[in-house]
Amino acid sequence: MKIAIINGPNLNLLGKREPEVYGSQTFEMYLEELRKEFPDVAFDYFQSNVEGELVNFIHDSGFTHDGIILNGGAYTHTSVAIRDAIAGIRTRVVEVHISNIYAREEFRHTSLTAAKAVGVITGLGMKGYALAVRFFLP
Ligand code: CA2
Repeated sequence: MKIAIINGPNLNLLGKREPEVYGSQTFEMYLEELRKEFPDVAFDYFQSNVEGELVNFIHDSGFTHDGIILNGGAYTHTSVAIRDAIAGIRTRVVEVHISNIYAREEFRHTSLTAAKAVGVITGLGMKGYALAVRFFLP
């Protein structure tokens, strides 16, 4: 089972700023935990602050992987390009947000990408990624 985890802009700052919103763990630390919890899953991790790079990685993993877990960060609320990329691939995408986007500013309440995902997990902290992995398991 091959799963790609894709994090969008500013998620490279996890564990370094705003721990009250996003927790105190870096994503690399959390990924170690995921690898231990799911030893049979081969994880590919990609983070970028650049929209086109995210689109390219969605294309690259969208025909080779069994699942994609996508936290598009702020691009969730703005990116028609990422929405179209999800619509254009074969692999199913679970959208994950660490914070509850519906409990935050109104501009975060709209996801342009959610309708092309198979489902959305929001507000459950980093655990949301593990729950998304479970969705893809047989
Ligand atoms: O809750 C989420 O996972 C978000 O996708 C995070 C995005 C935000 O724009 C979305 O509305 C919801 C922001 C990621 C920024 O991450 C930081 C982490 C630490 C310090 C500063 C930013």
